[in-house]
Amino acid sequence: MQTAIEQSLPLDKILNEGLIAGMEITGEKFSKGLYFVPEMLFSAKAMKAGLELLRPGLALQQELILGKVILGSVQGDMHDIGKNLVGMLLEGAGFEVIDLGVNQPASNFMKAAIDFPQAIVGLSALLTTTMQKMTVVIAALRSAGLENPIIIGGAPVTPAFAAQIGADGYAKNATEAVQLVKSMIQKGI
Ligand code: B1M
Repeated sequence: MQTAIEQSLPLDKILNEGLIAGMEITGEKFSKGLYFVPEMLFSAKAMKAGLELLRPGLALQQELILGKVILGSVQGDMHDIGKNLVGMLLEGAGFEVIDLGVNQPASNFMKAAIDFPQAIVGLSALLTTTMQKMTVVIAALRSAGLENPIIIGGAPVTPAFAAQIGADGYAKNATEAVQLVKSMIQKGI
């Protein structure tokens, strides 16, 4: 990693062809029963350490705050690497990120949405079980009269699911998340 950075390889190449590609292999091996949870944890630790090395380059210091985004992994979900990457790229693009962390109940998203009424709320889920909790968060915010725009993402999430549960936006990956947030801010959503 450090060598790749020192050799000035493009950061997106290091990220996509190095870190993310490596994580895909871990996922495949886990699916085939060749890796178990400890191996996934090792991979996650390595990926997090790698992302920290990339962070200064990804999150180029921006003076301008274009808007705020509240981010969190929904209740029951401990996966945070993708969410963190979304957060880093958003920060790099000039947004302030309020990161609630993992395993966040709807009530915590509500509290943050009340504190930051202009902020976009971003929900992340990596499990087919926990993605159902996104519905709960959206319902909780809307029934409390909170109008923050809500975007969702994570490997099992699809645009159809986003539409079905009433999310205002869906992004497949971190780059798309930045484009989505920018376009929502521009349109005043
Ligand atoms: Co877990 N895990 N895991 N895991 N894990 C998956 C997700 C799995 C697909 C592996 C597999 O079976 N092949 C599978 C889910 C199956 C399913 O439901 N469809 C799985 C499972 C089953 C589990 C456990 C249940 C295992 C067990 O205990 N028996 C358990 C559940 C724990 C829990 O959450 N309650 C579990 C645990 C773990 C670890 C803790 C060991 C570890 C996570 C560590 C951490 O995050 N701190 C882990 C890992 C590392 C993985 C894999 C291998 C990698 C995930 C990752 O970080 N990818 C994963 C397999 C895989 O994805 N190939 C797997 C890299 C990351 C950059 O991509 O997270 O997809 P991703 O994020 C992307 C996009 O999804 C998107 O942008 C990101 C960047 O491009 N995105 C958003 C994400 N959030 C977004 C939000 C947005 C927009 C875009 O807007 C707000």
